[in-house]
Amino acid sequence: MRKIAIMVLAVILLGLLGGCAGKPADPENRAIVVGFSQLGAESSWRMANTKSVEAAAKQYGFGLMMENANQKQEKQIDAIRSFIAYRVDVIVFSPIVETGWDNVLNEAKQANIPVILVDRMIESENADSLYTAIVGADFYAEGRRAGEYLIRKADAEKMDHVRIAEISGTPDSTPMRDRQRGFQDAIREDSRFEIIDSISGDFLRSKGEECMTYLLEKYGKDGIDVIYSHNDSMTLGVLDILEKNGIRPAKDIILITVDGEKEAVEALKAGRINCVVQCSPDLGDEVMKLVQDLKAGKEIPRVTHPDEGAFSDLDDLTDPRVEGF
Ligand code: GYE
Repeated sequence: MRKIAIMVLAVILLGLLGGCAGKPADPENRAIVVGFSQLGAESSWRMANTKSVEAAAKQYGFGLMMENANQKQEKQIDAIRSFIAYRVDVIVFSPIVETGWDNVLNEAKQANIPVILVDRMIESENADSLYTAIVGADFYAEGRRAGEYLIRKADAEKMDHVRIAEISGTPDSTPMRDRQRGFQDAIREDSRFEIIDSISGDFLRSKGEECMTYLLEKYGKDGIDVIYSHNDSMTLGVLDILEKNGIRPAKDIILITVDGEKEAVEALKAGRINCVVQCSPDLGDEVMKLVQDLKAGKEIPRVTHPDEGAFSDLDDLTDPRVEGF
Protein backbone atom coordinates (compact mmCIF):
# COMPACT_ATOMS: atom_id res chain seq x y z
CA MET A 1 0.00 0.00 0.00
CA ARG A 2 2.78 2.39 1.06
CA LYS A 3 4.61 1.58 -2.17
CA ILE A 4 1.56 2.44 -4.23
CA ALA A 5 1.15 5.74 -2.35
CA ILE A 6 4.78 6.62 -3.10
CA MET A 7 4.31 5.72 -6.76
CA VAL A 8 1.17 7.84 -7.00
CA LEU A 9 3.07 10.79 -5.55
CA ALA A 10 5.92 10.20 -7.98
CA VAL A 11 3.49 10.15 -10.89
CA ILE A 12 1.91 13.43 -9.80
CA LEU A 13 5.33 15.05 -9.38
CA LEU A 14 6.50 13.73 -12.73
CA GLY A 15 3.41 15.08 -14.38
CA LEU A 16 4.05 18.50 -12.89
CA LEU A 17 7.73 18.46 -13.86
CA GLY A 18 6.90 17.20 -17.33
CA GLY A 19 4.90 20.32 -17.93
CA CYS A 20 7.85 22.59 -17.11
CA ALA A 21 10.69 21.37 -19.31
CA GLY A 22 11.34 21.33 -23.07
CA LYS A 23 8.48 21.01 -25.49
CA PRO A 24 5.21 21.70 -23.64
CA ALA A 25 3.47 18.47 -22.72
CA ASP A 26 0.15 17.82 -24.41
CA PRO A 27 -2.55 18.65 -21.78
CA GLU A 28 -4.73 15.92 -23.31
CA ASN A 29 -2.13 13.41 -22.18
CA ARG A 30 -1.90 14.58 -18.58
CA ALA A 31 -4.36 11.99 -17.39
CA ILE A 32 -2.57 9.04 -19.00
CA VAL A 33 -0.42 6.95 -16.69
CA VAL A 34 2.05 4.41 -18.02
CA GLY A 35 3.47 1.67 -15.80
CA PHE A 36 6.96 0.70 -16.96
CA SER A 37 8.73 -2.38 -15.68
CA GLN A 38 12.39 -2.17 -16.64
CA LEU A 39 14.30 -5.40 -16.23
CA GLY A 40 17.54 -4.11 -14.74
CA ALA A 41 20.59 -1.88 -15.07
CA GLU A 42 23.05 -4.46 -16.36
CA SER A 43 24.62 -2.49 -19.22
CA SER A 44 25.06 0.94 -20.77
CA TRP A 45 22.46 -0.14 -23.31
CA ARG A 46 19.94 -0.67 -20.51
CA MET A 47 20.68 2.69 -18.85
CA ALA A 48 20.29 4.48 -22.18
CA ASN A 49 17.05 2.62 -22.77
CA THR A 50 15.67 3.64 -19.36
CA LYS A 51 16.57 7.27 -20.05
CA SER A 52 14.91 7.09 -23.45
CA VAL A 53 11.63 5.82 -21.97
CA GLU A 54 11.69 8.41 -19.16
CA ALA A 55 12.44 11.28 -21.53
CA ALA A 56 9.73 10.25 -23.98
CA ALA A 57 7.07 9.91 -21.24
CA LYS A 58 7.96 13.40 -20.07
CA GLN A 59 7.85 14.77 -23.60
CA TYR A 60 4.41 13.29 -24.20
CA GLY A 61 3.21 14.54 -20.81
CA PHE A 62 2.35 11.07 -19.49
CA GLY A 63 2.64 10.10 -15.87
CA LEU A 64 5.24 7.34 -15.58
CA MET A 65 5.45 4.75 -12.84
CA MET A 66 8.75 3.01 -13.26
CA GLU A 67 10.04 -0.02 -11.41
CA ASN A 68 13.48 -1.52 -11.97
CA ALA A 69 13.61 -5.28 -11.36
CA ASN A 70 17.38 -5.71 -10.93
CA GLN A 71 17.38 -8.73 -13.23
CA LYS A 72 14.74 -10.63 -11.26
CA GLN A 73 11.67 -11.96 -13.02
CA GLU A 74 9.71 -12.13 -9.72
CA LYS A 75 10.28 -8.40 -9.23
CA GLN A 76 8.93 -7.69 -12.70
CA ILE A 77 5.86 -9.77 -11.95
CA ASP A 78 5.34 -7.83 -8.69
CA ALA A 79 5.73 -4.52 -10.53
CA ILE A 80 3.16 -5.51 -13.16
CA ARG A 81 0.75 -6.56 -10.40
CA SER A 82 1.15 -3.19 -8.68
CA PHE A 83 0.47 -1.41 -12.00
CA ILE A 84 -2.71 -3.46 -12.35
CA ALA A 85 -3.73 -2.60 -8.76
CA TYR A 86 -3.15 1.07 -9.50
CA ARG A 87 -5.08 0.71 -12.77
CA VAL A 88 -2.52 2.40 -15.00
CA ASP A 89 -3.68 3.08 -18.56
CA VAL A 90 -0.99 1.06 -20.31
CA ILE A 91 1.66 -1.37 -19.08
CA VAL A 92 5.01 -1.19 -20.83
CA PHE A 93 7.53 -3.85 -19.99
CA SER A 94 10.79 -5.38 -21.03
CA PRO A 95 10.70 -9.09 -20.19
CA ILE A 96 13.99 -10.36 -18.81
CA VAL A 97 13.32 -13.86 -20.17
CA GLU A 98 10.74 -15.10 -22.66
CA THR A 99 8.77 -17.57 -20.58
CA GLY A 100 6.75 -17.44 -17.38
CA TRP A 101 4.50 -14.43 -18.01
CA ASP A 102 1.16 -16.07 -18.75
CA ASN A 103 -0.43 -15.63 -15.32
CA VAL A 104 0.43 -12.01 -14.75
CA LEU A 105 -0.33 -10.97 -18.34
CA ASN A 106 -3.68 -12.73 -18.10
CA GLU A 107 -4.39 -10.66 -15.02
CA ALA A 108 -3.61 -7.49 -17.01
CA LYS A 109 -5.91 -8.73 -19.75
CA GLN A 110 -8.74 -9.40 -17.28
CA ALA A 111 -8.27 -5.86 -15.98
CA ASN A 112 -8.46 -4.54 -19.56
CA ILE A 113 -5.04 -2.92 -19.40
CA PRO A 114 -3.16 -3.11 -22.69
CA VAL A 115 0.46 -4.29 -22.62
CA ILE A 116 3.20 -3.00 -24.90
CA LEU A 117 6.44 -4.98 -24.88
CA VAL A 118 9.62 -3.01 -25.25
CA ASP A 119 12.97 -4.46 -26.31
CA ARG A 120 12.32 -8.18 -25.66
CA MET A 121 9.66 -10.75 -26.54
CA ILE A 122 7.63 -13.28 -24.61
CA GLU A 123 7.01 -16.88 -25.57
CA SER A 124 3.62 -18.38 -24.84
CA GLU A 125 0.98 -20.42 -26.63
CA ASN A 126 -1.31 -17.43 -26.16
CA ALA A 127 1.29 -14.73 -26.84
CA ASP A 128 -0.96 -13.08 -29.43
CA SER A 129 -3.62 -12.26 -26.88
CA LEU A 130 -1.24 -11.24 -24.10
CA TYR A 131 0.29 -8.12 -25.62
CA THR A 132 -0.84 -5.46 -28.06
CA ALA A 133 2.45 -4.43 -29.62
CA ILE A 134 6.21 -4.82 -29.41
CA VAL A 135 8.86 -2.17 -30.03
CA GLY A 136 12.32 -3.68 -30.16
CA ALA A 137 15.27 -4.63 -32.31
CA ASP A 138 15.37 -7.50 -34.77
CA PHE A 139 17.95 -9.55 -32.87
CA TYR A 140 18.00 -12.29 -35.48
CA ALA A 141 19.08 -9.75 -38.11
CA GLU A 142 21.75 -8.50 -35.69
CA GLY A 143 23.12 -12.03 -35.31
CA ARG A 144 23.18 -12.44 -39.08
CA ARG A 145 25.07 -9.16 -39.46
CA ALA A 146 27.69 -10.46 -37.03
CA GLY A 147 28.05 -13.65 -39.10
CA GLU A 148 28.13 -11.81 -42.41
CA TYR A 149 30.93 -9.58 -41.14
CA LEU A 150 32.91 -12.66 -40.11
CA ILE A 151 32.57 -14.16 -43.59
CA ARG A 152 33.96 -10.95 -45.13
CA LYS A 153 36.76 -10.84 -42.57
CA ALA A 154 37.74 -14.48 -43.15
CA ASP A 155 37.82 -13.78 -46.91
CA ALA A 156 39.93 -10.66 -46.42
CA GLU A 157 42.39 -12.46 -44.14
CA LYS A 158 42.31 -15.67 -46.21
CA MET A 159 41.51 -17.76 -43.14
CA ASP A 160 40.68 -21.40 -43.74
CA HIS A 161 39.76 -22.73 -40.29
CA VAL A 162 38.12 -20.26 -37.94
CA ARG A 163 37.54 -21.27 -34.32
CA ILE A 164 34.83 -19.19 -32.68
CA ALA A 165 33.97 -18.87 -28.99
CA GLU A 166 30.59 -17.33 -28.26
CA ILE A 167 29.87 -15.37 -25.08
CA SER A 168 26.11 -15.21 -24.91
CA GLY A 169 23.64 -13.02 -23.02
CA THR A 170 21.07 -13.92 -20.37
CA PRO A 171 19.81 -17.48 -21.03
CA ASP A 172 16.22 -17.64 -22.36
CA SER A 173 16.20 -13.92 -23.25
CA THR A 174 15.20 -12.86 -26.77
CA PRO A 175 18.49 -11.14 -27.70
CA MET A 176 20.45 -14.17 -26.50
CA ARG A 177 18.34 -16.64 -28.45
CA ASP A 178 18.07 -14.66 -31.65
CA ARG A 179 21.60 -13.28 -31.80
CA GLN A 180 22.78 -16.86 -31.48
CA ARG A 181 20.41 -18.22 -34.11
CA GLY A 182 21.06 -15.42 -36.61
CA PHE A 183 24.82 -15.84 -36.30
CA GLN A 184 24.67 -19.62 -36.65
CA ASP A 185 22.42 -19.39 -39.70
CA ALA A 186 24.72 -16.87 -41.39
CA ILE A 187 27.84 -19.07 -41.12
CA ARG A 188 26.20 -22.51 -41.23
CA GLU A 189 26.91 -23.31 -44.89
CA ASP A 190 30.55 -22.23 -44.71
CA SER A 191 32.81 -25.09 -43.64
CA ARG A 192 35.62 -22.75 -42.54
CA PHE A 193 33.78 -21.92 -39.35
CA GLU A 194 33.62 -23.94 -36.15
CA ILE A 195 31.92 -22.77 -32.97
CA ILE A 196 34.15 -24.38 -30.37
CA ASP A 197 32.31 -23.13 -27.28
CA SER A 198 29.35 -21.06 -26.14
CA ILE A 199 29.11 -19.79 -22.56
CA SER A 200 26.84 -17.28 -20.87
CA GLY A 201 28.09 -13.94 -19.59
CA ASP A 202 24.60 -12.69 -18.68
CA PHE A 203 25.21 -9.37 -20.50
CA LEU A 204 27.49 -8.25 -17.63
CA ARG A 205 30.99 -6.79 -17.91
CA SER A 206 32.23 -8.70 -14.85
CA LYS A 207 30.98 -11.98 -16.30
CA GLY A 208 32.59 -11.11 -19.66
CA GLU A 209 35.89 -11.00 -17.78
CA GLU A 210 35.17 -14.34 -16.11
CA CYS A 211 34.21 -15.95 -19.41
CA MET A 212 37.37 -14.75 -21.15
CA THR A 213 39.55 -15.97 -18.28
CA TYR A 214 37.87 -19.37 -18.51
CA LEU A 215 38.23 -19.53 -22.30
CA LEU A 216 41.94 -18.65 -22.16
CA GLU A 217 42.56 -21.32 -19.55
CA LYS A 218 40.69 -23.90 -21.60
CA TYR A 219 41.95 -23.15 -25.13
CA GLY A 220 45.00 -20.89 -24.72
CA LYS A 221 45.41 -17.78 -26.83
CA ASP A 222 46.29 -19.79 -29.92
CA GLY A 223 43.21 -21.95 -29.65
CA ILE A 224 40.66 -19.19 -30.33
CA ASP A 225 40.40 -17.08 -33.49
CA VAL A 226 37.17 -15.18 -32.81
CA ILE A 227 35.11 -14.04 -29.84
CA TYR A 228 31.48 -13.35 -30.72
CA SER A 229 30.02 -11.53 -27.73
CA HIS A 230 26.31 -10.75 -27.45
CA ASN A 231 26.85 -7.28 -25.96
CA ASP A 232 29.40 -4.51 -25.48
CA SER A 233 29.53 -4.74 -21.70
CA MET A 234 30.80 -8.32 -21.86
CA THR A 235 33.15 -7.38 -24.70
CA LEU A 236 34.69 -4.58 -22.64
CA GLY A 237 35.33 -7.18 -19.92
CA VAL A 238 36.93 -9.43 -22.56
CA LEU A 239 39.18 -6.55 -23.68
CA ASP A 240 40.44 -6.03 -20.13
CA ILE A 241 41.40 -9.68 -19.77
CA LEU A 242 43.04 -9.97 -23.19
CA GLU A 243 45.14 -6.86 -22.65
CA LYS A 244 46.11 -7.96 -19.14
CA ASN A 245 47.42 -11.17 -20.68
CA GLY A 246 49.43 -9.42 -23.37
CA ILE A 247 47.05 -10.54 -26.13
CA ARG A 248 46.29 -7.90 -28.77
CA PRO A 249 42.51 -7.62 -29.18
CA ALA A 250 41.28 -7.35 -32.75
CA LYS A 251 44.68 -8.55 -33.97
CA ASP A 252 45.49 -11.81 -32.19
CA ILE A 253 41.79 -12.55 -31.66
CA ILE A 254 38.94 -11.13 -33.75
CA LEU A 255 36.28 -9.44 -31.62
CA ILE A 256 32.67 -9.06 -32.72
CA THR A 257 30.22 -7.34 -30.40
CA VAL A 258 26.63 -6.07 -30.35
CA ASP A 259 25.09 -2.77 -29.09
CA GLY A 260 27.21 0.23 -30.12
CA GLU A 261 27.78 2.06 -26.87
CA LYS A 262 30.37 4.88 -26.96
CA GLU A 263 33.15 2.95 -25.26
CA ALA A 264 32.85 0.09 -27.76
CA VAL A 265 32.72 2.37 -30.79
CA GLU A 266 35.81 4.20 -29.49
CA ALA A 267 37.55 0.82 -29.08
CA LEU A 268 36.58 -0.07 -32.66
CA LYS A 269 38.05 3.20 -33.96
CA ALA A 270 41.19 2.57 -31.92
CA GLY A 271 41.60 -0.87 -33.55
CA ARG A 272 40.76 -2.85 -30.37
CA ILE A 273 37.44 -4.31 -31.63
CA ASN A 274 36.76 -5.52 -35.18
CA CYS A 275 33.02 -5.20 -35.57
CA VAL A 276 30.20 -3.51 -33.66
CA VAL A 277 26.69 -4.59 -34.64
CA GLN A 278 24.29 -1.79 -33.76
CA CYS A 279 21.35 -2.19 -31.40
CA SER A 280 19.42 0.97 -30.68
CA PRO A 281 18.27 1.66 -27.09
CA ASP A 282 16.25 4.70 -28.20
CA LEU A 283 12.87 3.04 -28.15
CA GLY A 284 11.03 5.42 -25.80
CA ASP A 285 9.66 7.78 -28.38
CA GLU A 286 8.10 5.03 -30.49
CA VAL A 287 6.62 3.39 -27.40
CA MET A 288 4.96 6.60 -26.18
CA LYS A 289 3.66 7.34 -29.66
CA LEU A 290 1.96 3.94 -29.60
CA VAL A 291 0.55 4.64 -26.13
CA GLN A 292 -0.91 7.90 -27.40
CA ASP A 293 -2.39 6.31 -30.52
CA LEU A 294 -3.78 3.40 -28.56
CA LYS A 295 -5.50 5.71 -26.09
CA ALA A 296 -6.88 7.71 -29.02
CA GLY A 297 -8.46 4.52 -30.32
CA LYS A 298 -6.21 4.22 -33.36
CA GLU A 299 -4.87 0.98 -34.81
CA ILE A 300 -1.23 0.47 -33.87
CA PRO A 301 1.40 -1.69 -35.56
CA ARG A 302 2.03 -4.97 -33.83
CA VAL A 303 5.81 -5.01 -34.42
CA THR A 304 8.16 -2.04 -34.74
CA HIS A 305 11.90 -2.52 -35.31
CA PRO A 306 14.35 0.40 -35.23
CA ASP A 307 16.74 0.86 -38.20
CA GLU A 308 20.12 -0.65 -37.47
CA GLY A 309 23.39 -1.55 -39.17
CA ALA A 310 26.94 -2.54 -38.31
CA PHE A 311 30.35 -0.83 -38.16
CA SER A 312 33.60 -2.69 -38.73
CA ASP A 313 37.28 -2.47 -39.55
CA LEU A 314 36.32 -3.29 -43.14
CA ASP A 315 34.29 -0.05 -43.37
CA ASP A 316 35.14 3.64 -43.38
CA LEU A 317 35.26 4.47 -39.68
CA THR A 318 35.84 8.17 -40.31
CA ASP A 319 32.23 8.45 -41.46
CA PRO A 320 30.54 10.77 -38.92
CA ARG A 321 27.60 8.35 -38.67
CA VAL A 322 29.91 5.88 -36.92
CA GLU A 323 28.96 6.97 -33.44
CA GLY A 324 28.03 5.35 -30.15
CA PHE A 325 25.30 6.10 -27.61
O1 GYE B 1 22.06 -5.81 -26.03
C1 GYE B 1 22.32 -5.67 -23.70
C2 GYE B 1 21.32 -5.53 -22.63
O2 GYE B 1 17.87 -6.53 -24.60
C3 GYE B 1 18.86 -5.44 -26.45
O3 GYE B 1 20.19 -6.22 -23.11
C4 GYE B 1 18.89 -5.69 -25.00
C5 GYE B 1 20.22 -6.22 -24.50
C6 GYE B 1 21.44 -5.41 -24.87
O4 GYE B 1 21.74 -5.83 -21.40
O5 GYE B 1 23.40 -4.79 -23.58
